[in-house]
Amino acid sequence: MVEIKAEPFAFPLKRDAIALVVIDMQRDFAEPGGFGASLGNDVSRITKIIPDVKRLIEGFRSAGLPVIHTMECHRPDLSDLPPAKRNRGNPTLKIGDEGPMGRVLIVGEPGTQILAELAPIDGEIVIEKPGKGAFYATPLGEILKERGIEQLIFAGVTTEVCVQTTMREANDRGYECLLAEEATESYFPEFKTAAINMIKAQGAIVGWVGSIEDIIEGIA
Ligand code: TIU
Repeated sequence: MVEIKAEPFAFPLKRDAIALVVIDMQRDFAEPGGFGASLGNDVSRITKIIPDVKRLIEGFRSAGLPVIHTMECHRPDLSDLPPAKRNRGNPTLKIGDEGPMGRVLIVGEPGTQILAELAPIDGEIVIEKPGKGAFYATPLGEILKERGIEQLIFAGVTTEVCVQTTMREANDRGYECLLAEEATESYFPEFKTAAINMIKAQGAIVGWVGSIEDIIEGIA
């Protein structure tokens, strides 16, 4: 059996049952004028990981393994946006408001799109999700079951919000989850560190953490 070097211990790879999940690498989280910036965040932290995320995606494509992309977004009529989510925090632009990249986090708007460098290619699955976790109110669980997927490698943003929420959802559903450390980022460096430490604590209680190089070498 191939193992991927990881923390807190080696990840036991099932090469025919693994997929990459790239969480929310959208313009709204990475570009000035988007949702992330409207919350007062420095979005340049997110753009810095684009080459790393691209390297990981290309490693999966070269290995002929599935790549799944997620997008945090809502219907134009906001029927899938609970008031508790819309009104939370104090963003200068709320979800659904008209901004410089169209309506914030609304399906089909320019700012909601995945960054051009990381755009899905034909045949890759794109999950539109109204929550922070990618299993809530989406067909992700059924899609993974149909394809016999048992292990998930995670990348994307932000580490402690949508990535960690989705990893925890996946862990509860029985998936073995490995987070690619350089391919995830937070607006808050200390939150990334804390999330990574939480995930791998207590004998991989929520999952493993590994490097892009070791993951690509393992799946090659
Ligand atoms: N604000 C923040 O850190 N994250 C989000 O709102 N969404 C995701 O993490 N994708």
